[in-house]
Amino acid sequence: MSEAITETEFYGESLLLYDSVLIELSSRINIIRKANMLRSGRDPIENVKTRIKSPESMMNKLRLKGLEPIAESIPGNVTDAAGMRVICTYIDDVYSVASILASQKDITVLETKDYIKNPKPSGYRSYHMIVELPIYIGDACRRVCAEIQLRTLSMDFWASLEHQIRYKHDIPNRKMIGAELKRCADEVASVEMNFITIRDMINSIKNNSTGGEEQTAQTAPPDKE
Ligand code: 0O2
Repeated sequence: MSEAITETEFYGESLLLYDSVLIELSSRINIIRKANMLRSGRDPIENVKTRIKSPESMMNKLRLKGLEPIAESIPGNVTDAAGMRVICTYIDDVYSVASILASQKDITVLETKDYIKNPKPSGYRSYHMIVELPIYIGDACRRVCAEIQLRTLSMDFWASLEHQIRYKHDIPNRKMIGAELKRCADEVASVEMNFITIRDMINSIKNNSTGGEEQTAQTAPPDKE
């Protein structure tokens, strides 16, 4: 059996670019979280994961596209060598974080796929963005692509579960499990809308009992002393 190729062996010097774009995006996400905490006392993000696509998975993808399975084939052809998953608290947090990132002048959004508004037939829900941003290595500047997947905790839980059966070949009752997963996806989508309604009801009760002070604290930055 041949030994698996390492990230460094496969990606070579471009690994630094993919690592760096994830560091840069992580830093922007951190600033969004801190700014939101200051303004509203609430963090819209539960957690963030980053990954470099495994060499094996990248080579398969390049072959499927009819390209030579080498790192040099990636630019202009594959945009998810660097990937970030942002897990948000509520569905509206997904859209607000996506829109803040998209509003940053040096970030170009090359593509978006809204699988929340238009779920995949499997039931998969998530908001995908392909972005491109400048990365400085010393005095050289390169624009590097990354895929950002934004979703809620329950969408993430669902996707992890579904991912387990997707790549297992020896699963009996695959059709039945797929149908059950689809049913769960629909139920989760409806429960998530209920969460937002309940959150808004709680906020409006809080605002009424504080004479609107909480509203000010939640929507506006704190006044300067
Ligand atoms: P990995 O290991 O997560 O990187 P493209 O990548 O654009 O060539 P596609 O399918 O048009 O291909 O892209 P899309 O729809 O934006 O999906 C890309 C990624 O979303 C996938 O990456 C998965 O991470 C996730 N995804 C998409 N559909 C599903 C789904 O039905 N179930 C689950 N669990 N995840 C999904 P990769 O490259 O497949 O793998």
